[in-house]
Amino acid sequence: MGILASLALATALASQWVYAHGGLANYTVGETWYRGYDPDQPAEDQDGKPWMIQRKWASIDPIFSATSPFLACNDPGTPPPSYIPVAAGDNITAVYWYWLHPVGPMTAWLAACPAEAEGGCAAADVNEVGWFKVWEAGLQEGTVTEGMWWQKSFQNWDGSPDLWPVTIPAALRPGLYMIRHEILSIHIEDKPQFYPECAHLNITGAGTAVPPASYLKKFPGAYDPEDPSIKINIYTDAMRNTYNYTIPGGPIWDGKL
Ligand SMILES: *[C@@H]1O[C@H](CO)[C@@H](O)[C@H](O)[C@H]1NC(C)=O
Ligand SMILES: *[C@@H]1O[C@H](CO)[C@@H](O)[C@H](O)[C@H]1NC(C)=O
Ligand SMILES: *[C@@H]1O[C@H](CO)[C@@H](O)[C@H](O)[C@H]1NC(C)=O
Ligand SMILES: *[C@@H]1O[C@H](CO)[C@@H](O)[C@H](O)[C@H]1NC(C)=O
Ligand SMILES: [Cu+2]
Repeated sequence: MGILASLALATALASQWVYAHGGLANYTVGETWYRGYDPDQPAEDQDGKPWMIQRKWASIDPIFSATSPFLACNDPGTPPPSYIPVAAGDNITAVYWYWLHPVGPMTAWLAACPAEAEGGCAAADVNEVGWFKVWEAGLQEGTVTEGMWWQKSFQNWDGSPDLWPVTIPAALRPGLYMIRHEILSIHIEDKPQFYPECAHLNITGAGTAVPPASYLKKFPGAYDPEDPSIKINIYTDAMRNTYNYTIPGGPIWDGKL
């Protein structure tokens, strides 16, 4: 790469290492890019802008508590005016830049919003809606301490974005939904870091399926802070010899009943 590109990369890396945090910057559906909220840019250039599709996250810091109201859609989680259109069965891809934490699970969730006439997703209470998990990935191979996690393997350090595609269940009933991406980083002993971001979706299609009530979870509520997958020290001898990791939050609903 050229000097300018190297400099830009070095700067990006330096600032990432200083803060050591991050979040979901953009979404793509097919060839279309949707810009997310950027905590490093002025709020007045973003708040309430008609193009905004992501709930506001004011800082790159994680949520440290499994019982925080901001576990749902980050802090402050202010709703945006717009929706990403996506067809059931298609992928929506979350885009991160230089995600750097290597250890812990990643999950994606959907929740149905009130109808447009009732205010749509702007009227949704992110702590009260029923979230259902549609995607997850955790430990891919090796041990909890030193193995390869999806959180590490989706990273790119060559200047290209870190891409996280999630398929909208093909059978899902169309309507207005929120999508919630969560990275849980567990590289610090007994101090889980949750990185949730939410966007508003207008899902089209001819499906009729909705998840059974047993799949619907609340944030906070879905996680027990004492869950051994959440309150975890990955540096023990036991974890150095453990080759499995149970992803919190229960099973995935894929729309196939
Ligand atoms: C991706 O997100 C960043 C941060 O919000 C923004 O500056 C950039 O314009 C976005 N890129 C695209 C192609 O939407
Ligand atoms: C959707 O993403 C999955 C990976 O999660 C990939 O296998 C599949 O080919 C993608 N589908 C489309 C239509 O791009
Ligand atoms: C959702 O998409 C449908 C079909 O394109 C459209 O008629 C409707 O106006 C959209 N709703 C919102 C809130 O964007
Ligand atoms: C590994 O699997 C066992 C048996 O299901 C379970 O008890 C244990 O909690 C799992 N370990 C981790 C780190 O999730
Ligand atoms: Cu961090």
